Amino acid sequence: MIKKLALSLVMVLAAAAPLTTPASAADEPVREISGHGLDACPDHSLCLYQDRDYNGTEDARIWIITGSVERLSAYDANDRASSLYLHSHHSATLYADAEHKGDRFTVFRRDQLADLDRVSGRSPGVPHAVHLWMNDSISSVWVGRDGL
Ligand SMILES: [Ca+2]
Repeated sequence: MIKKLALSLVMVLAAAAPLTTPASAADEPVREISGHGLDACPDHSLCLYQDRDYNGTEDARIWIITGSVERLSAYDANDRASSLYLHSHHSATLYADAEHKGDRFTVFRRDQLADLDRVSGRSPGVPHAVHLWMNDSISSVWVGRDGL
């Protein structure tokens, strides 16, 4: 009886295995590398750099974003970006809060922002464009339906 139970448990676990397989890295909208400069940013992606001027001349963290992200905190990237490069012909909107909330600004095809302080954007409830201080403030990213 116990043997039979153990066998059926094994079968249940085997059947459940595909569901518990972790998503491959290719499915994740964020991956992190170490590097610097615009050349470090792959095509069809939005690169967030840890430091100003695309990390300057020293290697530092770069988050390569290829899809919408509700919480950069899930990738240890919350409130860290200081410069960015949109290596894409599409657009992306970056938010000060998680889940695409709070102050926001949009970047368009191949935009390069060496310093995320004083970017032009929008603030909730304000009917006109405003200057935003987004250095170390980005918490979520929205990418359009077509991706990057
Ligand atoms: Ca930073």
